[in-house]
Amino acid sequence: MPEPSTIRLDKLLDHPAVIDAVADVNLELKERIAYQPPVCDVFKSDFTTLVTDPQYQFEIDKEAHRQLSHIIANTVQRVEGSDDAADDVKKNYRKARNIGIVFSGGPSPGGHNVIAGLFDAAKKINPQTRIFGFLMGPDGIIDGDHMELTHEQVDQYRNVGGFTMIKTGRTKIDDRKKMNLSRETCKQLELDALVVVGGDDSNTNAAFLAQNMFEDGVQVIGVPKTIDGDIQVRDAQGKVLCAMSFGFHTAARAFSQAIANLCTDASSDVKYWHVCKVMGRVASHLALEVALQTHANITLIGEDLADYVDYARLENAEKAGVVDYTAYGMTLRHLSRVICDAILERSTVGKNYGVLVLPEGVLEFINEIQVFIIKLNTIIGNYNKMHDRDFHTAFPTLDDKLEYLRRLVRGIRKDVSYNVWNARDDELFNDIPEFFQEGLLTERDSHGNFQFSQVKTEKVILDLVKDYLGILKEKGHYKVGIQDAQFVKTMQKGGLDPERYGPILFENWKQARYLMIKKTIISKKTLKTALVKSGFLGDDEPIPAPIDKIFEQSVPKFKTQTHFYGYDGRGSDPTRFDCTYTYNLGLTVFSLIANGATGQMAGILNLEQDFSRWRPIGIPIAPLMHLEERKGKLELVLEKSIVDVNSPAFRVVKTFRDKWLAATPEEDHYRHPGPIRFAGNSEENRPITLLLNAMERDLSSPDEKAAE
Ligand code: FBP
Repeated sequence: MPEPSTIRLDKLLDHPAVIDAVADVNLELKERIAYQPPVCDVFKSDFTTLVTDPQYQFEIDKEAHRQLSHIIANTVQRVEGSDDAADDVKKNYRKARNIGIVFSGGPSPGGHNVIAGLFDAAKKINPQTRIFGFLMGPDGIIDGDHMELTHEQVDQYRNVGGFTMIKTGRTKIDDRKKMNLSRETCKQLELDALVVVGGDDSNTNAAFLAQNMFEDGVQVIGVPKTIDGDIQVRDAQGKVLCAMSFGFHTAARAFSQAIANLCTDASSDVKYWHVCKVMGRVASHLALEVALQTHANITLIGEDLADYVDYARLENAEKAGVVDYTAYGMTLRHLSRVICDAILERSTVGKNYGVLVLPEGVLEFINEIQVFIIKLNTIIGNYNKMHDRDFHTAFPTLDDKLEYLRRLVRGIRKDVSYNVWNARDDELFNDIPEFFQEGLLTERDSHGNFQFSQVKTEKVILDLVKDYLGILKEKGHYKVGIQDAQFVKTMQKGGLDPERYGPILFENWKQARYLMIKKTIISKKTLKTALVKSGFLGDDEPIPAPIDKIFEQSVPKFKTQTHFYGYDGRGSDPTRFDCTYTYNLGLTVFSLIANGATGQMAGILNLEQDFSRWRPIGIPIAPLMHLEERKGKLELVLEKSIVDVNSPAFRVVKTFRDKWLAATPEEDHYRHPGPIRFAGNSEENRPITLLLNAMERDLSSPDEKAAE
């Protein structure tokens, strides 16, 4: 027994080393807080002005014209530095303002720096300017919950992740009452401007706030936030205005570090397939970036699956003189087969392990699931519109919900959705596992979005994969390849001649480095039959130990570990890229406000280039809006950007797919991006997808450009 410690607890706790060790603020945090991101050249001038850039044009939706009349004529504005302006301009620029800021939607690393940039710019021009943070997201505006931000508070959160300072929320200001309450709050605080830091839906909200508060004289400015990377804005000719929302780089790097570590583990103990679901909603941008960062063995890209055409099926149909429409797009079953094929390929060369990356929204691109998602969105939306209670309160359990769907099939006419759900839908829906039914019926968020993060996508896919691998195993197709040298060694050690047994056991004896046990040998029984039939074993003799050992090694055990990367990466401290990007977005926001803009989103051009070439701009939100189905009806929203399968980033990943699957005897090609590093010079300075996609502009030849 060790002697009990004689150190007095109070002495221990008072010791400076202990105080330092248990302090909330560590060296890393101190370094982060002290870091001053560089600022774009234009912000080094005393003033900034906004200059319309006529090269950017938009095709404007009629409905956007109608609903957003005050801001629909907005143009793309370049922020330019100016040291001497007319006196009245200076006076207006310098006037004391009240500015409110709100975070809306999921946290995204860098948000605090948007506040810091805005705060620094505003206070530098006029220390009397007051910045108010609305608490808990848009609810803070509606309820008037706010706090005035001080230097001390802002300093505490510089370059730090999360939205901790003022929190966030997902409420949508989507009815007259909420809009009026919001206007009231802005009036009471005498706000000159309101800044909405959010994703596509929140910037949609920002446009409507700008429209509604136009006559109150409250300017509204949006900031493109979301780890999903699905706010990518181009004009009608495809010219990039916002290449990437902030937070994407950090989340992708955080996921990639963790997944690269799994690659190391998988290739060390060689017994698991790690299945990693990564956030991103419908869009697979994060999964694509993770593929580039880690070279994981298989990365599914939802947008690519939607594009799938089964040519063999088409050919068969053509021979039969019919058109097979099911050959377009992918079914769940087909997807599981694609994954199984890849698993089999690796297993052939002895690699019964690997890393599979799935975007959380992959199911949206699977034919039959997409239909369910759309139909159920409509049914839930219709119900909420028609009744006093919301769908999930009215039907709390899965059984209640299923019963409601059954009633729709029976055609209860008074229910507006009776024609949305038919007997075939019901039959197919009842065929899927309960946990997945529950997932598909899960509550939609306030914007009517399906909540992919709540569905166990990986389980749905893995269950199918496991089933199919079982079938392939029974048919003798799924086996682990045995290295020829290892076979020879094991046999010789056990006193058996490999040359005699090789042709009996393997279908590719002497033809490959990895030997495959014959398809007909799928059990000890069939192994014994093969040995007896070839005259190497008597009926009553046991299978020789070396052969038994080799057979055991050839039998695959498909063991998996599942992981979800989302909330962890979202809460990461920002990369230096995101720190700089967001700080400059904050400065841009102030320039837009000080120059009288409203209904604009802050943006920075040339993010893929050296910092010296970054150019702050204002992007008009209203011209970007289009009609989309939400909660069962058409609504004006900002379009989400999904992965373009013709983009350079996707084409690079597609080209390297086979290499990264590494179904060869050689080592895997895993890449280790390492942790997000704030200090030192080795941190990669921007997302790889951003770099690759920008090459489109640089590399397409003048001829190709002309052809476009
Ligand atoms: P935003 O679209 O608000 O930026 O949120 C992104 C996200 O992190 C998605 O990737 C994810 O599906 C979702 O939020 C999770 O939502 P919640 O935080 O409500 O669980």
